[in-house]
Amino acid sequence: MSRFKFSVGPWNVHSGADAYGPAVRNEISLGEKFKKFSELGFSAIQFHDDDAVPNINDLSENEIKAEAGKVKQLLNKYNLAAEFVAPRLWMDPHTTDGGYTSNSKEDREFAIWRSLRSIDIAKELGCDKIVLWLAREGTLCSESKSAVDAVNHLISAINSMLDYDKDIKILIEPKPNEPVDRSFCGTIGHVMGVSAATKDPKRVGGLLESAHAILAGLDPANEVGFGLAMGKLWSVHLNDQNGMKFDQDKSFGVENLRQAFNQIKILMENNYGANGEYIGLDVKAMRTTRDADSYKHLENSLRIAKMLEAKVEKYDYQFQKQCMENRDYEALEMYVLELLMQG
Ligand code: XLS
Ligand code: MG
Repeated sequence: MSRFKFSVGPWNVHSGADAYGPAVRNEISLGEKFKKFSELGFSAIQFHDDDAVPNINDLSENEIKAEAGKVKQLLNKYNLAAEFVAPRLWMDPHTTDGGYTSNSKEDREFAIWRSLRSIDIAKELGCDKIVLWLAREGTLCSESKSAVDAVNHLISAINSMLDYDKDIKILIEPKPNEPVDRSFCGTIGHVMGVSAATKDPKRVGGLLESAHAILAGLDPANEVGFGLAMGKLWSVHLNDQNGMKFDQDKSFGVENLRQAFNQIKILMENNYGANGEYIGLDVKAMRTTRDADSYKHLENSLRIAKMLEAKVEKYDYQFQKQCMENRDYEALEMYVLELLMQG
């Protein structure tokens, strides 16, 4: 039994299509996914706005709320909560050049409209968080946007959301690149800077994804620690990444075991979850995975997280203290490796 509650998004179970090939698995309905997620022990579902309301652009605000209400019924059927709603600002023609930081005023307004609808959907689903993964808030051509103007547009857009609903909390999910070449908000440090510049910093925090930190050349555990130190790490996406390339969303811990151990360790040491925070997964099955194994990467990620939780529970903090006092980090490092390899 884990001390943590886990969440997952429906996009974690997918048909396997990628930029180089078509689907290899059958599509699975939202209801079937919720049923299986509940059976696997997940407590909450992460949403994009159009996961909950697929044809969102074509509906009125009231119709959007009504559609979201139907999804809430489905969540209730499987005893699942909603963790957050994320406006999907990377697929729509209005977000070709970004959303909040687009050079087109109309597109910036569209991005804010979708963000306010995400807040409406969140309220219907019974949650108070929206996540902004700033997928296209950056440049493909460096000179095409001013980073100063772009960051100020982003802050202004967040202020619009803070004004729209007095209770909503906004979590920025940083990533240094992909699909853009240069992101305007690439790390949890950038997120904290943006938070401080908004009109209500106590309602603007972050979601740290392991793979995104690795893509920035940083250690995910340290990025988690930075957000925790600010009291603003309100969600995580635990996964893994094999070096600096496209975002792989690998199962948690499968590439960088010691980094995964230290992510669980720092979360446990700082009582993450005490205020209702979830451990979110953002993992993709390998394209080679067969239909029958469509959830195996999620089961593996959950199992690895719980196995690492058990390792931290066995961790000898007295020995760590002794090594720190003696400045004997060689001994400490060997202890950690033995714990991970034998213990
Ligand atoms: C990127 C994001 C994305 C979700 C949330 O990693 O987490 O996967 O769609 O916006
Ligand atoms: Mg993610």
